[in-house]
Amino acid sequence: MSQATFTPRVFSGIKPSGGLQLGNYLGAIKRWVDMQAGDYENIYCVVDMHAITVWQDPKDLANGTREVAAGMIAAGIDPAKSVLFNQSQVAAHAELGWIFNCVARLGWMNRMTQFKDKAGKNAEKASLGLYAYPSLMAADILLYHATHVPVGEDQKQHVELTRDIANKFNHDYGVDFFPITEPVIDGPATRVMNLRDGTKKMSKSGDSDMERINMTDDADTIAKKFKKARTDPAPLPETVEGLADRPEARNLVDIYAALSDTTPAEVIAQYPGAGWGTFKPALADLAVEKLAPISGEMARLMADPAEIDRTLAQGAEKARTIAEPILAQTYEIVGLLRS
Ligand code: AQP
Repeated sequence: MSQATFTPRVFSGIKPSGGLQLGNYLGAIKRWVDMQAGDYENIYCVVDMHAITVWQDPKDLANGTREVAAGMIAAGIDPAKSVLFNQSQVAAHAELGWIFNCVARLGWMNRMTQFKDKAGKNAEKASLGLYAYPSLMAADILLYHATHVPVGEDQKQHVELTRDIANKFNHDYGVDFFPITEPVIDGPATRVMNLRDGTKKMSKSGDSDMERINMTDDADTIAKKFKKARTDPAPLPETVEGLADRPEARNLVDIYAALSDTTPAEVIAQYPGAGWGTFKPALADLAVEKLAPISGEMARLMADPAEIDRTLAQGAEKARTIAEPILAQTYEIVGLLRS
């Protein structure tokens, strides 16, 4: 089998399952903006078909999709440089997803920890879509022959499954057609934790609004949430090693480092031994300084939904020109008749 070479291409996405939270920004969007400046083709997607794996009110979904797109643009994703669209406008995602449902093995799917976390004790009542979600995610990525996927730590297992699916497809059909995609998980904020419980990740759909920073929160709300963030009583340590076994303190330092484009060690060097009464207000000021321009721009973009829709339609058109030939070749490899 000859070794195919693939154009360096980045794909990543966000579900419109609620308003964007700080983890989505630091773990994903902010890093996409950096990758957009590199030597890659960039494809970023609002993955609305993933959102409906749990109930979404139809009255809110379209606007939630626009809001996530507005957040991406406001944070620096430029639709002229990157392909930006929503998943359901490119039918090839669902079509390749079905083929991958027939490649992925039940044993692999049964190991997916995100399904276990999200379905919880009520797995019998979870949708089949929630279970098959990682196989559709593999289709999202491989439909573009993406070589790199920048994601937060929580998505690592799904990117590994994508590699397993690509390998099995290539092996079963005796081709070297799908790339073995690399996850890109780097920086100090690959797993931003819940502000009320440092052992859980920050999520859009977590129970309490106090456990997350929303991208649309105003300055007072951000200050209040950081002030009330749970920590142990000890002050910050003198060196970064002192953060070991202090998940809440570590989280706040990591957030500061990611927002200021520094490292946790540099943050500790700036605030050695500082008490929370000093550090939390400094963190809140920094967050407001970085997030307020983004939320202001989001609000401006959201005032013209028709323009967002146009941008997403143009992005979908560009996405289809890459996706459709890859899907057509996949059908041919699989032997599906197109008459
Ligand atoms: N807490 C986080 N820290 C770092 N990165 C994170 N991401 C999400 N939460 C964190 C990254 O954001 C991207 C988009 O995620 P998603 O919307 O597809 O789904 P998710 O990971 O399930 O995000 P949420 O906010 O937790 O959504 P809900 O509550 O609806 O399930 C991914 O790259 C993810 O790693």
